[in-house]
Amino acid sequence: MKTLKIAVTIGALLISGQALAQKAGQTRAEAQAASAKKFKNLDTNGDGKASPAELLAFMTKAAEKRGETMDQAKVDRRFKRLDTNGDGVVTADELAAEDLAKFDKADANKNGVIDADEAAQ
Ligand SMILES: [Ca+2]
Ligand SMILES: [Ca+2]
Repeated sequence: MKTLKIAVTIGALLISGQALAQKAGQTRAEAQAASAKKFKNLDTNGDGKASPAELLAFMTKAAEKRGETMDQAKVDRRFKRLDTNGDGVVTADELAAEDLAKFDKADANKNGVIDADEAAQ
């Protein structure tokens, strides 16, 4: 059940795609590890690439947990943002690039850790 809960949380994070409140005390290395974990949940067939279908399944599942529906247009937009080199698949590196950009944005004083006041932003 714990795994399921984590997967749902990750799904919710993936969907919003916003500069989310980061966890206080989280280091950049931890953010990177969390991103890698998220990618594993996304890449259901384990080929190292997240396809549009995998993203759709992932986002739909997360939406259903919240009693919502997911629309294709939203998934398409999200996929385009993630697939920065435009090759039609999202790699762990592309996902990490976005997640670490979020981290860097939250880490206002650039000390590599999200301080409590930064997490509250
Ligand atoms: Ca895959
Ligand atoms: Ca790509």
